[in-house]
Amino acid sequence: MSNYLFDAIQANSPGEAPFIRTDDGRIWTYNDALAFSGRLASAMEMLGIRPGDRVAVQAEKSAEALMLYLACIRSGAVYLPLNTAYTLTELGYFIGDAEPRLVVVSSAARENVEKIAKAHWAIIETLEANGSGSLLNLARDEPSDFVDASRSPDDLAAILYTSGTTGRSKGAMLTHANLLSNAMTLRDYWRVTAEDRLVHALPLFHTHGLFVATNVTLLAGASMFLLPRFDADEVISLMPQATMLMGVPTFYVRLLQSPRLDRQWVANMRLFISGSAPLLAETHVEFENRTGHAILERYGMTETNMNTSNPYDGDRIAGTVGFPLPGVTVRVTDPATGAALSGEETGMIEIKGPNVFKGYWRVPEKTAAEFTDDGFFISGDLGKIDRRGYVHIVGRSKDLVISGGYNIYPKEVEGEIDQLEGVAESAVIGVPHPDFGEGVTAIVVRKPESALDEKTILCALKHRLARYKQPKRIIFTEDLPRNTMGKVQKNVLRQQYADLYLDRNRAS
Ligand code: MLC
Ligand code: AMP
Repeated sequence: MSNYLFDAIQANSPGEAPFIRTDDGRIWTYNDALAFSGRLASAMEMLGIRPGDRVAVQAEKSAEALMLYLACIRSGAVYLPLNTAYTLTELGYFIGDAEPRLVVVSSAARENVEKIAKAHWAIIETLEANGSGSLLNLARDEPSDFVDASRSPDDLAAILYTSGTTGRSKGAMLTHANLLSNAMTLRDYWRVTAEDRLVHALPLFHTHGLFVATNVTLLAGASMFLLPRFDADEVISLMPQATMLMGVPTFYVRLLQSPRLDRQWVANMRLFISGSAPLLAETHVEFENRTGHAILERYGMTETNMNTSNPYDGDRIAGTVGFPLPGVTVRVTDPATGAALSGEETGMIEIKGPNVFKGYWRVPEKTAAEFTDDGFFISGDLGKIDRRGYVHIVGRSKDLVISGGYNIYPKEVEGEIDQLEGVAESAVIGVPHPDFGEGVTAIVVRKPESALDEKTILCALKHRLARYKQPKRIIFTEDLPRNTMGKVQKNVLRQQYADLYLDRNRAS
């Protein structure tokens, strides 16, 4: 029997070499990870989890949470990680849509989530930030020599939800082959070896922290410092012992605020990687001036894993996301006609390759709409390819805000605001923010006579939307600018409020 992804992980395992060092100094060797994930997989089998079953996990970051991901791969289950910031309302939707067989949450959340889980015939177990919990109690006495479920390249390994520009979130179905091919490519492209030590400060519920950081480390037999969250001081303290960092642009903005960051301090570091949101050229330049390292920027998506990367050797050009990765085809087309563009023309970025997902969970019509007839995925990102072959992302055709590397779909936030009494209509936009890249901002038109204020709206959104989706500011206006078709002109609003956070920052 073979398990496509886990067999490769196992084949690259350096046995007694360290895999993880947690912030409290515990060391997990590769063999420890193998035994622990084996026990967890045995416990899941005992609970009746079968290949193809979804396992939804909303857990704080810990080595044990990572073991649960490995256990799912080994047992053939489909791993479904959920942002710890999601509210109960949001969680209810994901559980209803994915119909997991097992739901794993913290014990604090258990009581509330249990009702939802039971309504969908799911079992509920707990996992705490410190690695304890009911699931681990079950696993403790289970055998570690689990027989991995047979999984072929096309079988699902994970479902990651991404919000949609219209309607609700969609689950991106990622196969064993998607994850393995991308991790192997990145390992080789970035020259990651068993000598590398990664500072892992990203969350474990997104492509960046889960697949890019973790799978690449595993397939290189490398090791990582697993931090519960990003803390600039903590990350800087680890640099003399580490060789790599992967982060969103906010990480680099915050690192630069520390006077401790200089060439000498980072002398042991080999590679700094940025992605998930645009890295400002000024951040790239300032970082290189301060440390001597040109940040390597790459471009990816939940649906496609990583698509392009600046080179390891050769110029890492600020403001570009580099070349298509080996095996990945990137083209630029006319968004209106779909015709391929040549030269340096700007258009829709389309992607094809073994990295591209299988489709959206149970919405074949949405999947069909996002692919061209010749099998390219339509990214929703606008860009161009320059004469040297570097891909530039210049904008988005999708109405999306990226704040600190998290995606926020304005439609979802507008939907919540528009339901409030006293609101006539709203438009949610992203405008430049010095820390998060873009700041979620709501422009609201009140109904006549309504005295609704910013605080009341923010309070009402608290239990409806994850914190990072909640607007940083609410601005009231008399009416929204519209074009002749009656469509709200968000570009006009974005221009109008472009200095909103920058001015405030300067003032403070
Ligand atoms: C936290 N907050 C955010 C936020 N993160 N608000 C907007 N955007 C964010 N990204 C909220 C907090 O809840 C808090 O609310 C307030 O803002 C200030 O929080 P903080 O303490 O400054 O934030 P912190 O906890 O330090 O988190 C910031 C961060 C984190 C940048 C470290 O957001 C993060 O780890 N982002 C990484 C996201 C990621 O992994 N993306 C990859 C997606 S995969 P309050 O109530 O205290 O005011 C993908 C594909 C690809 O995109 O290509 O990789
Ligand atoms: P997600 O849906 O969270 O996977 O976010 C994917 C989106 O993040 C992409 O479609 C891009 O819009 C954006 N993105 C990822 N990496 C980069 C990058 N290096 N530069 C600009 N945008 C990026």
